[in-house]
Amino acid sequence: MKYGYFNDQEKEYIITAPDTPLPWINYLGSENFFSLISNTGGGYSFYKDAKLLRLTRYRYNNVPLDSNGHYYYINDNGTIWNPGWQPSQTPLDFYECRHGLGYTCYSGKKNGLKAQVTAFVPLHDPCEIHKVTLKNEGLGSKEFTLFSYVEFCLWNAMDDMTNFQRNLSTGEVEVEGSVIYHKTEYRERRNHFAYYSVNADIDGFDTDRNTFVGTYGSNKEPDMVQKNRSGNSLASGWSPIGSHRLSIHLDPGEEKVLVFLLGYAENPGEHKWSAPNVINKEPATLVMKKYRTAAQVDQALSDLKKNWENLLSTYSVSMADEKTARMVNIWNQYQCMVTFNLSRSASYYESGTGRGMGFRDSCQDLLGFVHMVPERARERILDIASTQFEDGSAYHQYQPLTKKGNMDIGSGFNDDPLWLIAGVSAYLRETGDWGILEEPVPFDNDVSKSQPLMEHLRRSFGFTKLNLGPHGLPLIGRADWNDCLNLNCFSTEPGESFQTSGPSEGPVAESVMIAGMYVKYGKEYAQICRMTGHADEALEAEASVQEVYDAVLRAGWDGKWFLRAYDAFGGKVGSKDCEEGKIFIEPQGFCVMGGIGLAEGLAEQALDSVKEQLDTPYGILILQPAYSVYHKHLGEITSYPPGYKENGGIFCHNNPWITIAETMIGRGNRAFEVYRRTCPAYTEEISEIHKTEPYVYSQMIAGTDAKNFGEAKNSWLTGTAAWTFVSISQHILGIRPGFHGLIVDPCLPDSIKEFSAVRKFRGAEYHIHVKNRSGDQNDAPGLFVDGRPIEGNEIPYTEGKKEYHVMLQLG
Ligand code: BGC
Ligand code: IFM
Repeated sequence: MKYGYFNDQEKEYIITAPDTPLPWINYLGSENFFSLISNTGGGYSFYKDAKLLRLTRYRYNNVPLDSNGHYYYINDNGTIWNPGWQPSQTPLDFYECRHGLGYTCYSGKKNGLKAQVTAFVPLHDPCEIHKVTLKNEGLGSKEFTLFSYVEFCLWNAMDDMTNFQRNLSTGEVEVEGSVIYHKTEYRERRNHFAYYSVNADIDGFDTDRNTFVGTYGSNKEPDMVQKNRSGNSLASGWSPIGSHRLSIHLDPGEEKVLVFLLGYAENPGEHKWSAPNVINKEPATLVMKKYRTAAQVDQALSDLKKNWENLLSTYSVSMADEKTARMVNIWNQYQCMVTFNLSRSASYYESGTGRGMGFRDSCQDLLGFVHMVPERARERILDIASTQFEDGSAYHQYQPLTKKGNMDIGSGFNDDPLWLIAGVSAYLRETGDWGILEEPVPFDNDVSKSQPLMEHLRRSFGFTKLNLGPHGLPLIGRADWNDCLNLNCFSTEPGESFQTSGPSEGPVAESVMIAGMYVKYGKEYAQICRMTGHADEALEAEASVQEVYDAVLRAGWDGKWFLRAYDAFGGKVGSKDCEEGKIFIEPQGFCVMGGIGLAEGLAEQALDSVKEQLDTPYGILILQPAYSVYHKHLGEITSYPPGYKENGGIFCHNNPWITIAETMIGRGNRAFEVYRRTCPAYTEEISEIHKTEPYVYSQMIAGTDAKNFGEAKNSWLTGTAAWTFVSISQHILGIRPGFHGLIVDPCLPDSIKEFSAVRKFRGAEYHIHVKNRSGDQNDAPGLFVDGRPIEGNEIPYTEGKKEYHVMLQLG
């Protein structure tokens, strides 16, 4: 069952019913100001950091679901309704929500009045614009009242939720004309404020929640909306809000456009405690002037759309399979940009107060967005590398505002260092910007300890090399990619955090997955050494990689698949000898991606085992059989009920590893089958089962052991976005950057007979046409560039050449 449809022309998903199985959200903003917005107008806004600089309040896990946001109430002769249906839930005569790239437009119609809200964050300015269009589509004239509503957060979202003894007395506001200024804590610790304006004279306002909503009232039908008036309240402590009231008259057919603006402003220069509560409104006024008229707003929206066109034009395909094309051209790349911006910090499943930016997460996200914004990838790499320690290990997370490592979680996830090589290698192949390796980058944010980025890579590689266990496999530490495989945390007591309590290191527990990573990224590291004139180091690295490769064959092969790990007591994890958790997906994907077992015929065997043991119609399970009881020595993984999350869910993130691995052994049909099963455009039809947004990937889909098999959770902020984009664009369609030029090396399913692609790469445009071997084979097999055949599959890059015409006939 569907709750909407795709409009590829407009690059939108159009939702036709407000009561979707879960809130279906979108993200506004791409630089510093961000908002989450649901299909019913729910959500919240923040500046740079969802924990430290939150503008508006949101209550997670609320009843009813998703019931705080940036709302408009209409009181039309006593009928109270919202254009986005929530929070009044008054049935609408018409409802539609169009989520587009960086904007959302929802509209509702009731008794002949249509209200449409177009929300977006303009390029380069820290504010959210709402263009509200009201149209009388009835036969008689209309008199009604419009109320706007936001509830301010007192900036630090965590403190806001907990520190009531203080916070109920700190709230301060100011109202001037149609602008409501929120200046809580301005007098002491902050040099910023928020403002909420409308480009018209108002008939009243409220800034105190109790006055507007009523002490025992609710968002559903706030007191003032019911009474059809304003209290003109000035909040003093308690809960500051922003609400404008406008009385509107519309003749039949008449339309009125209003522009609301919710902005963040910083006062330039030193904070002046001597005049404690006087804000400098100048920066806010400038922004309000820029977006005063509907024409200015339309222009800003059109600039935003052009920006997206431009970003997406770096990689675009045309092909008969419209679902794949839609994901490649629009939604998958869009989600990659969102994960780049937010890592795992703020979604409807990540509260924005916990995780900041993840070291491994951000490095992986980079794989999916580096082609669109390489200069921002550069900056991100330098930020991430600055949180690395001198021994090559790294803070697992850092806070986006301060860019400092998060001490609560600390380090000890032994896969982290290798992801830095993955990210930098992708950046180098995309840009050819070898100069980045010479950039001085601090260790642990201490500039006195700066070393060139190349040295950071050396320490990353060296960390694994120096931390091998009894079988010559990498030690796992606190966990590897699988956060919940905590093989050294067995002294954790019930209720303690697996990831921050108990010993994080141990000399015995080893990870076969990290071994696969070491082989894959170690080879890339060796190439980087060679390209930068460190031939001896390259040879040394390759020798070390070979040792780990051999160790995997010796101690990491279980007969039909790769073992997952050795626990702290030397016992096998992910083996036929285990009672549960006999096979895990991660080492099958990563070892084969690293090339382990290709020559020995083991890769095929491992991937066949995945198909036999882990396949489901909704994707590949992370492990089987799921653990039915809790095992202290395995950690958090066994704390989940069977079928959920890391304990036997379909963890979408590592499905594309199997896709890529399948392309490495040339099985295009199977690779595409794995791709298709978790692909949102393909699963749209089962939205009632899947429940999350059908235009983006979710982190997890409940596995066969779960009660709700097929139900997805944790949409949007997942490494799945980057990895699936890599799997389809670089491996199935096969267009990927190499160190020397663009590689065209597809591995297609029979169903894709041919496709064309435009790839912008290092300042040139590649027009590529690929014909599958099962298609019409009038052309000679091979790769032709500008009509001439070339050897191999990497098109040598020629400085200054602007256009390449590439033709590939698979033979
Ligand atoms: C995992 C969760 C786990 C959490 C612990 C995440 O990365 O996906 O399942 O509970 O880490 O912080
Ligand atoms: O690898 C992690 C990631 O860093 C956060 N989400 C879950 C993944 C698997 O545990």
